Amino acid sequence: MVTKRKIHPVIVIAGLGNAGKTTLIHRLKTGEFKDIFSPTIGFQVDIIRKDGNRFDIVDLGGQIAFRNAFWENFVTSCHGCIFIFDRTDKERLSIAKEWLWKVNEWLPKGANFAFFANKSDLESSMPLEEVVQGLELSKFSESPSKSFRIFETSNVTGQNINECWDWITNAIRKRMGSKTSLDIYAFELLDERLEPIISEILIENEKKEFLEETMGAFNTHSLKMIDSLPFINIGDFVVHIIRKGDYYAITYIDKDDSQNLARELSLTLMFETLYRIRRDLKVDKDFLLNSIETIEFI
Ligand SMILES: Nc1nc2c(ncn2[C@@H]2O[C@H](COP(=O)(O)OP(=O)(O)OP(=O)(O)O)[C@@H](O)[C@H]2O)c(=O)[nH]1
Ligand SMILES: [Mg+2]
Repeated sequence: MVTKRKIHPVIVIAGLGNAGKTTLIHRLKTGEFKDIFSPTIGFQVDIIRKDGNRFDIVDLGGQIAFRNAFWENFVTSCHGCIFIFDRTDKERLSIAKEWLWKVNEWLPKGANFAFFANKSDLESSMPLEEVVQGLELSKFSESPSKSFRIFETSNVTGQNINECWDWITNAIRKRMGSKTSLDIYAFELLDERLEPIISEILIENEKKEFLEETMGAFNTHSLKMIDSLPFINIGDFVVHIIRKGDYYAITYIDKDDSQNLARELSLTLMFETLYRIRRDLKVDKDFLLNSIETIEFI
């Protein structure tokens, strides 16, 4: 029996097909290079732990169909993103540029963004200046609020791989505080008519009854206040309401937990749920309730 739902920060790996995304994940996990022969179909989720903290890594398929189908969903709810560019790939420079800037636009405010000029071990690599110019990367220095960094990398030699990983994970941890996971006690997802799509209590103790009474109490009036009120204290809980498009996500967490972390991770949970709903459109709600409890990013 699951009693609480733990969620963790998400790092998304984006980049055109064949750039070296899956190879990077293998290298991060094992410290070794392995030639990968098959493109990623759809996406792949993995877990990488560092200093006792867990990061969920999403390896996005780089082919056009996958870019169109779900890149936006993952990027808009992540905490950090690594965009990998194959620096021998002169031909697709302009396509890479188009998608790099889409990703930048979708990234949540404050998310850390690393750019890999990858395959630096190959002689046919373009000089870095050509990559910077071709992808208009200097625009980032004009908006210093973005947390953006360029790395010249190679999955073969390991050049800058650990440096980048340290940079992005430390930056996320610093932003979120020392604690990077959160226990969710209850979660509701409402549609535009405020009808619950999912309403789920994840604890089994004396507080359950209190939650049952409280949940479902959000009406149009309280939902309209969300822009001015980042969270609401109710009893022993803090309630976060987040609106994205037509949906509202309502999460109940412990009042002692970090509120910044709560907002970021509630958004992740919301997208994760929405993603599953879209994917499993034909599946009934009971299945969804089970899946939200039991599917961990593995
Ligand atoms: N020389 C060199 N080859 C690399 C490097 N990184 C990846 N490769 C090779 O590039 C090819 C594609 O790597 P993948 O990791 O499968 O590429 P991907 O970005 O996951 O591609 P999709 O799954 O199609 O989106 C493989 O043959 C890798 O061995 C690198 O740094 N240097
Ligand atoms: Mg891949």
